[in-house]
Amino acid sequence: KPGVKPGTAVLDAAQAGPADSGITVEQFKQDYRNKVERMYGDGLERVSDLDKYNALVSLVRDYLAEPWLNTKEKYRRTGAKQVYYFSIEFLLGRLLGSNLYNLGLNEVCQQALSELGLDLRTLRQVEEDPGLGNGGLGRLAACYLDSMASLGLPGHGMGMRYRYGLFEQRIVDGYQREYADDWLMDGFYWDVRKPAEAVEVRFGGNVRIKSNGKTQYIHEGYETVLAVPYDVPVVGYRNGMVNTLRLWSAEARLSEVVCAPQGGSDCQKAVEYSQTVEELSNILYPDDSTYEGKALRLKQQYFLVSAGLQSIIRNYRENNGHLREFPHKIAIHINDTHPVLCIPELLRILLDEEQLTWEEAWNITVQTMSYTNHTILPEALETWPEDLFRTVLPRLYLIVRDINEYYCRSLWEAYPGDWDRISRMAIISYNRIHMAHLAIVGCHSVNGVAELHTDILKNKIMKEFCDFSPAKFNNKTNGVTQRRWVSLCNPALAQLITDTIGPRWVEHPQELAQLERHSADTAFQHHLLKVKLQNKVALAKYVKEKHGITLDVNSIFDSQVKRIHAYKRQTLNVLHIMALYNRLKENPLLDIEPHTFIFGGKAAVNYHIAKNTIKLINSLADLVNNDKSIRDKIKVVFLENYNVSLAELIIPATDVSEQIPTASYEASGTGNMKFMMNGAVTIGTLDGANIEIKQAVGEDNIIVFGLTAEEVLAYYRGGGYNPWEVYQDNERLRQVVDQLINGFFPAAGDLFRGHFDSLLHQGDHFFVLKDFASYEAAHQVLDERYKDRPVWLKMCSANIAHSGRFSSDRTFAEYATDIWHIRPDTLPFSASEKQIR
Ligand code: B1H
Repeated sequence: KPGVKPGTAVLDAAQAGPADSGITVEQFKQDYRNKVERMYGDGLERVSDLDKYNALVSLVRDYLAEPWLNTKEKYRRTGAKQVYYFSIEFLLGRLLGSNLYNLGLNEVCQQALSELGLDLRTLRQVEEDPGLGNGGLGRLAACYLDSMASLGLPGHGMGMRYRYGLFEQRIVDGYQREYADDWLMDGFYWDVRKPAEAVEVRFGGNVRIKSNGKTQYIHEGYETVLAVPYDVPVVGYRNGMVNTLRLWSAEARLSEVVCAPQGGSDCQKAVEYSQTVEELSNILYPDDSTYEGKALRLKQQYFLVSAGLQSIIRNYRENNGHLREFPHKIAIHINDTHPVLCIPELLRILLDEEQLTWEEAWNITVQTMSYTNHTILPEALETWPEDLFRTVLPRLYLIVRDINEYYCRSLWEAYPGDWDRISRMAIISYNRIHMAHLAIVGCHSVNGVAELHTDILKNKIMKEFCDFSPAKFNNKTNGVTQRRWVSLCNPALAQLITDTIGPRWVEHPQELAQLERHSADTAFQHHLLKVKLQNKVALAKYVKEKHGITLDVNSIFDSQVKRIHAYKRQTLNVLHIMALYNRLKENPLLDIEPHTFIFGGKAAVNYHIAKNTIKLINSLADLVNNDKSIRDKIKVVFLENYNVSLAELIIPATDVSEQIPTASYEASGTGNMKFMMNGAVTIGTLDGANIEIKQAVGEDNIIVFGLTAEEVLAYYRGGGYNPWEVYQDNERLRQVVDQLINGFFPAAGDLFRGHFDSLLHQGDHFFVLKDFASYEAAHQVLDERYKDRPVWLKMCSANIAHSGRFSSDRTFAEYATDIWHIRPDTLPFSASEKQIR
């Protein structure tokens, strides 16, 4: 049913922590009634749930106004170094719950609403997910905002306020259909529009070079787009601190377009013009793995960068900052290459507007900028055609050319005569501009997102750059916020943890390690089991309402939820389920643990094979779920429209976390961390952060299988492997591969021939067949462990206990000290209490 939205968990009183907001239940009730009346001119009893929700948001906004103002004031007074995290995506998820929680208002609000006959949970559910991101990269940015504010770090986000977020996925006859995500339709009351702080961004035109003593670059004939900021408060965890996420929206200044006296065609043109301008911030590119060289995307990137930098510099100037001091007062972080135009844009401002010399401007820029790489997928590495770049951004083009020139000269000095190397490392080569090269050259720090990923960057993808400037390269393993991903989404577990080791873990996640002592404790295990069951019941209820499928809450909930991509190998999971099903059909008395296989995730709109994988999963679900002969031993469900809110429902209910990419492909993964924190056991390949999860929990508490990254890379060097051999040797595997095309899926016809061919005829690039046997064996180990419940629960506890290191608090403390050079003792907000490291 399209109308059914994932609900939210309730925090119970003790878990809500100290009500340190100073607001009483009585006061809250009164404020809330007043708010509803003032907003709607009507009584609480007569307004809709949406109105009630909006009024509640507006009230919470009022409450956080003072700490927001105080935070800004404090930053101005202390002159603390400010960090700006530029990202083309921020996948925030719903904000009401997290803001109430971080403000320490949750308990009061819940009580007040309940005395008014309302349910906070219902109102939280009204909120649309702001889906301003595709997946891991955007969600990571959102976790980092929470950690920066909670650590007391002056760190802000710079992003895009897309009119439409990531498409809404509906499943029709097993296929993905995409619908516009009209998230702003009912209003978004968290942000504040700041028209007075709008800036102009210029596109196109040409550059005239004027030379009278000093060369001047005059940009003429350009088009102007107005960038209007909307500020979203980012509330720190009970520390009185509110940072800012600034989202930019493109607008046309229509008042400056003259209409013909009789209206008519000129006015028509004006409207058309406004539409083309607003197109800039209309949509988020719905792909997180392939780069598309569209002019609109380049324009979006420049729009964000130029607007963001102009506002930073304006603010810096207003506070009497001197440009020499800029890198000591401002750090700019670039989330993947999408905002890498920050480098030439800052140079442009410093050179053309502030009249600095190249050397001064360059030094300031490099010291200010740092960059994170999130992928080594070649198809995701951005390069722009020189012509397009020059047409859209003529002044920046000249600057990039100069950077390239200086850089190639320094390469020449280091490697005289080595033209090949210089052309491989150049920023501009073969008429394309290589954005990752620009990032490496223009930043003082380049980091990968997990140890293996950073090793691959240093030793393979960016080896020559690393040889040239080794000091720049470093690793910062990703993390996730335990406040959203445990406290908020799994309040029952949070309560159990707090009852067991006290509440400090919410701010000091390393303290979760104390749970280790309790992991074999029967009472603790009993509670843990109860919590998991309760979460499974909640998910089962949702699945029943939304999809009409009944789940067995005593079965193993095994989840793979993430973007659909060949390298993430949803197909491997499917083939394994098919094999299990075949075994059950052959032997209906087979003694296996009942399993519920849960899938969720969106496929990029033009990624046909990934979209077919969704159809494949749904076809399997149809077959298995309707086959009475297997007596409900397995169920398969594909949950529609996977997003942050759905993740919050699935993750706490999961027993087994599927993290099964072809080794070397998943830069880090962050879902793996969220599942672990919620006590799921990982079945995974040695890839991305899985490797570090294994180090943290020990090999008894994770099930690993498959080729290692080294093995995968060695196969590629040798030209691949022969899938036919594997296919011939393994009868069960042969059966399932054949079933893709032999009528096993009755209505499928040739639908899955693409999958079949890629596995057998196109060399099985992602080693699905190669890893199959070891994956199947790993599943058998899992089932064995699950049968012995105390052993299983010990594994679950160990996962929670060792998840502290995967908190984004840890990650960001590392960014702060190593990359942004912010000393904890210089923070304006009681860093001593927060203990940044
Ligand atoms: C990740 C992306 C990404 N890596 C291109 N790269 C995009 C690439 O819109 N685009 O063009 C958007 C996103 N996303 C993910 O980042 C990695 O695959 C994960 O392994 C990692 O955990 C996550 C956060 O670092």
